[in-house]
Formats: sequence, structure tokens, C-alpha cells
Amino acid sequence: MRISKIYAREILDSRSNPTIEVEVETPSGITARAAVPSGASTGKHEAVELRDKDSTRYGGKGVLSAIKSVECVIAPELMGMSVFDQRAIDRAMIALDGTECKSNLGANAMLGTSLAVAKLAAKLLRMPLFRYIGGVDAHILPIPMFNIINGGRHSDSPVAFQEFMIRPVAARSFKEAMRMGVAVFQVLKDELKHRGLSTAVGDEGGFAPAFDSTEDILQTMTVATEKAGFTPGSDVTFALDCAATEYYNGCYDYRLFEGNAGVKLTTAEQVDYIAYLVDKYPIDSIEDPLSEDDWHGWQSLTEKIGNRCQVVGDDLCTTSPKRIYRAIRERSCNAVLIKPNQIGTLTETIEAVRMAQHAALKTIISHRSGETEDTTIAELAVALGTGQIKSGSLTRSERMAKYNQLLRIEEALGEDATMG
Ligand code: 2PG
Ligand code: MG
Repeated sequence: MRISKIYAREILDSRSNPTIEVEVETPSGITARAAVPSGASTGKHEAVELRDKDSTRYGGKGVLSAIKSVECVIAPELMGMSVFDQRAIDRAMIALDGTECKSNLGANAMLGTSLAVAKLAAKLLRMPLFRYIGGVDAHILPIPMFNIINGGRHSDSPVAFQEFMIRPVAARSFKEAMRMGVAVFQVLKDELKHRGLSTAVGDEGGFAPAFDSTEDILQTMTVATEKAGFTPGSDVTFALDCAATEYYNGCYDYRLFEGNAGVKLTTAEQVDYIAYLVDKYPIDSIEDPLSEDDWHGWQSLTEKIGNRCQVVGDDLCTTSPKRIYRAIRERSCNAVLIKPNQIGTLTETIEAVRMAQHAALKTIISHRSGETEDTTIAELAVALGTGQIKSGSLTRSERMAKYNQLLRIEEALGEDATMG
């Protein structure tokens, strides 16, 4: 089954920014396509997302240059290759690009192609994508992290932490996890209304009102969880994405998001503050609590709370096997966020997951704040047995699309499905 055609188009993501969608075709006209998401709080070690920088179109965010990469450089090289040679195809693109950070072709151009090839291969075999990539053993449904309050760069709410999430850890099925998440989300909405706070949502579909403080949010989440009939800490736990790189400039300067109410903390103070929150609230997962290159801070926090809390590297590891390797060696974190567009090919995404899993680090597959209707990450969660997924809140169809796909996968797996 040879590739006979590859083409790309500019579509719009959930923030109305352009993004690339790639289609791959066989000689008999069978096609598959993949769309690439885009972050707002991107780490500086992420692979490069090629944008046109032409200010007359979409504020410089057009992706016509990435489309050119696909159609003029990648397509001629991959023409005639078998769609089943995923590793060879990804290797060929990496060689064509020739840079460490994929700045030549663009990681967006490469990932769109890489995922479209995998989808086409699965389609030709009449196999679900999770089964094609994961093989006979793929059966683990991920515990979802629902981002019910959006802060930081994802909303206008005056709070530095970017994501306040709930994890329905007691759920025995994905279906039950969804029901639990929705129950808390609906009660939270009533709580906000009751307090006269806005129920409008941020970029990832979570509420984004003007709370009094970070602890006010955590207390409100505790109340909503209890009122929904669950025990915080055993039925439902809390997860934070502090996205600390966003307010780090030599120190952790909360004033950048919180104005005069914000504090300025040294690395040691930030570590103590995070440990204080983890001890006081039912938090069992904390992402990017420190800045992307504050390796010492990461090490000291993981040593301090790593036995009772996931410490998740996102900007720290950027799905890069090299950075994950360093994090493993230095015990900088005990869990890794996996975002395919941070690295740019399916092969390298799989390598990143496997490396983390072999070192007994937890893995969480993740969406980006700018998303499309593409549901590949749901398939990857089950294929690779990541055990966890974060795909935003419980509103907005670009977020729900991934969760809904997991409901379908669970149904297809029947009795073989188990929770991560
Ligand atoms: C994150 C992501 C996804 P962004 O920081 O984990 O929630 O945000 O895509 O803006 O980097
Ligand atoms: Mg993050």
C-alpha cells in the first residue's frame, strides 16, 4: 500500500488561529487526514511550529509555509513509500528537516503527515487506530483530568496557575469517570452562580471567574466535589498545572497574572508553597510547578513530595526523549506529559512514552489549548497505555471529542477494558 499523494490545507483551531491539516492518499483514492493542535503556554524546548509571520494574514499565524513543507518537500520524498513503514517515514522526515528542533520543515507539517500516515494504515487494515498502534495488548482506558477552572494564559481570570483539574480516581470505567466529572462540573457551575461569579469558560472549556485567590479556588472545588456526593481525596482528587515558566523571570513573580495581590517567590519558597498546597488540599498531581530550566527546583520538590504526589514535567520535558532522559537521571519529576506536537512525529512520541514507562514514570497524554476536532490523542492514550489523559474541561466539542472517542473505544473493548 503505497503513498500516492500528500496534500495539506489551512484550517482554523478552537481559538480561530490557523493550523495545518494533512491528507495522505493511496493509488486507489483511499485517504486519511490529521489536524495539528497548538499551544499558548509553549515551552522553549518544544519543536518549532512553523508560522508564516506575514502580518497581513491571520496576524502572522498563517501556516502556508508549513503547507509548502508538506507539499513541496515532504510529499516528493515519501511518494511510493508503504504507509505501514511508519518508522521509516518519520525517519525520512527527520532527515529531510535536518535540525534538532524541526525548524526547517516545521513540527506541525511533520506531525500532520506522520499521524495521517498512521490513520491511513489503520483504515486500510480496517482497524481502529488504537489497535493498529497499540497491538493486541491495548486495553487500558486513561483516567481523565478535567480542567474545570482555567487561569494563567488560558483565560482572563486573575490567577497565575493555568489549570485546576479534577481526577475521578475511584471510577471503575471511563463512562463512570465522565459521569463523575460532569456531576462535579454542574455543581461547580451552581456554586459560581450562587456567588455571583461568571460561568463563562476559558480556552479549555473550564470556568474562568475572578476568584479571591488560588486557595479560594481549591476550597470551592472541595465544596463542589462534596456536594456532588464524592469524597475529595478518595473518589475525586485534584490536579494543578502551575505553568510556572509563564511567570518566571529569575523568581516566581505571581504579579504578572495576579497584579498587586501576587507575590514574588524564590525557587525554595515556590517549592515550600507547592508542598503546602499538596499537604492542605487533596492534590495528587502537580504539573510544571517550576520553570522549564529550574532543574534544581524540580529535583528538590520531587524529593519532598514525590512519594505522595505526581510531579509532572510538561515544559520541563517537552515530550523530548533527551530531556526525559535527563529528568529520569536527575529524578526531576515522576511523571511526564506527552504532547505529540511538542516533538513532531508519532515515532518519537512513542519513544518518549516508552522511555518514561521503562523508568516507572507515569505518563499523561495531553491536548493543546488550541485544538481541533481531531481525536488522535484519545487513540494514543489506549494504544500506548498512558494511563491518564488531559483534554480540557467538560464543555466545548474540541475537548469533548477526545473524551467521547474514549467512550466509543471503551464500548468496543467491552470486558477487556480496564482503567489506568
Ligand atoms: C499545558 C497545555 C495544555 P498549552 O500547558 O499543559 O493544557 O497548554 O497547549 O497552552 O501549552
Ligand atoms: Mg502544562
